[in-house]
Amino acid sequence: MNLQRFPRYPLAFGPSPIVPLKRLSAHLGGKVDLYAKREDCNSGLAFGGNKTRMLEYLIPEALEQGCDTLVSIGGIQSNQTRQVAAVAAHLGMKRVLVQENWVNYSDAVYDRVGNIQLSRMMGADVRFVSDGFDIGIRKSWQEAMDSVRDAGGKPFPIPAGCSEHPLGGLGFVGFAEEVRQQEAELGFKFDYIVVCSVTGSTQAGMVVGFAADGRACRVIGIDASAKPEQTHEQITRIAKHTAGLVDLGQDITREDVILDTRFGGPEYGLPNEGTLEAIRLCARLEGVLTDPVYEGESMDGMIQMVRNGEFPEGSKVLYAHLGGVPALSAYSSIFRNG
Ligand code: 5PA
Repeated sequence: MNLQRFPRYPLAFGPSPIVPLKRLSAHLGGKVDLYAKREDCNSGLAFGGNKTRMLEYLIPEALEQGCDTLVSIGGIQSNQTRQVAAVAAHLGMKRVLVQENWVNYSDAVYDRVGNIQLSRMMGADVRFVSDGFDIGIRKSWQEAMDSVRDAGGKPFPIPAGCSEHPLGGLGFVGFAEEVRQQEAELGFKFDYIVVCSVTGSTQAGMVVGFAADGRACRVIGIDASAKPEQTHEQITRIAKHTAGLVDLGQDITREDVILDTRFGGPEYGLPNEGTLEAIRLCARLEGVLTDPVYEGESMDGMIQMVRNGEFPEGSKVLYAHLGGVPALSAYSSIFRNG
């Protein structure tokens, strides 16, 4: 495998820490050891997150092409657009963000607090579009790019979740390499890796990275899109493409992509009771916060799988905490009593 030949612009602190979730593991019976890799605090750029790791591989291309404006897209509480705004500020570039109406939820100040607040504070040109949730390529961000060109700028397009970008899968191939180095230091290997999936590039990169040592099927994606067919197809497509880029030396098939569809309901962005219980349990036992859109759903999936005895006794499970906490204040009414 050859990831090193791709230029990488450092935006994160370095390897993100792996920490044991001791009290949560004990609470769930102590037969499975849970750990978390903390991508949620991987960078000092507006809290970072999984997309910051991906942007490390996209930014060299933007700089090489002489682009002066990063253009990206997501929901109103998109974590990606907040990370793009931070990276652009850090690099002295302009930033245009298309924020769509992805979530059927409104809280008193949903469009003012959390991620969108931070993006505005970082000087992003925030544009609202009424389109609903879709993980594919959107007309609205192409229009945003045209508007940058019309104003004499040079846009660099970063699609939803970085996922349709040809280099979008590389960051999480790097994640797997990093885990292997950390496993060597820890003196053990993880049996399973749990990850939340929506636009797919996070899991796709992991599948490729862990395929290198035969663990592709040990990456358990928890669907949070509530459109799992489309997400499964997209993960597989990105993984196949990424495997070619890094010369993995083996094909990735649909069967290599495990996507558990039990926990993502009722809709993208709307937590169910299990998700809310998992968020509170992890917060109260560990002081580790997760959000109702993404990470609370994968936390719920992992907890329920432990409870159901789906992981063999003695398993070591790595929860990839991908970020998302800045969205919590946009869900203030759900948590008004804790
Ligand atoms: C996101 C994505 P993928 O999109 O790569 O599958 O990652 C899912 C995911 N956890 C998991 C967090 C905290 C995330 O932010 N967020 C998107 C966004 O616009 O923020 C791309 C959807």
